Amino acid sequence: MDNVAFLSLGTNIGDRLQYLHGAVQALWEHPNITVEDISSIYETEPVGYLDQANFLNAVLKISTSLSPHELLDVTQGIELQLGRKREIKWGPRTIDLDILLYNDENMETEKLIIPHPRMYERAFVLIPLKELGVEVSERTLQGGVSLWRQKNGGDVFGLFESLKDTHKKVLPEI
Ligand code: X6L
Ligand code: MG
Ligand code: MG
Repeated sequence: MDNVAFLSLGTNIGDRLQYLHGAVQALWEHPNITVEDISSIYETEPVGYLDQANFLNAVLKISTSLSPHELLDVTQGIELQLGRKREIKWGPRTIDLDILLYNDENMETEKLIIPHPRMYERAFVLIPLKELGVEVSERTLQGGVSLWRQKNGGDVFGLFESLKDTHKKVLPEI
């Protein structure tokens, strides 16, 4: 697991926490991926296409023996498995998994650009990325992002496990 990558997660349909949980769990269970850290979960106003529900966004740090393109195959597989449909451009989605950074590599192919294009303008990516210790410029940060569930300690699953019994009751209907 020699390579370090940062992935962003975004969801704004249905049981958003469950989709985040499903994505983290699928990555966790992959033999060639170790989930190293997860940011807090942020509730964020939609960007790009405005007429849709607020998102939950978070960022993961992983280590992996997969190449960037192999990792992309995995993230796209997880999106499909969690019911991602591509209908409206920039529109609502059950789960979006983007590769933000892969080591300190710069690459551009037909399928994949790393670092993720325009990630440096998106507060919903930059704030959780900064929480995981990645240095980012704050010049361009805009509003619309509020802490939704604070990370509670070092455990990757702390965000989810601590509310296994209760989250169905406390989660708002979307
Ligand atoms: C002008 C033109 C200004 C386009 C911004 C920004 C388009 C971001 C797409 C843009 C523009 C995106 C999420 C989201 C999307 C998300 C929140 C995108 C792709 N994904 N809003 N909008 N969270 N809050 O994960 O990032 S669509
Ligand atoms: Mg995205
Ligand atoms: Mg995407």
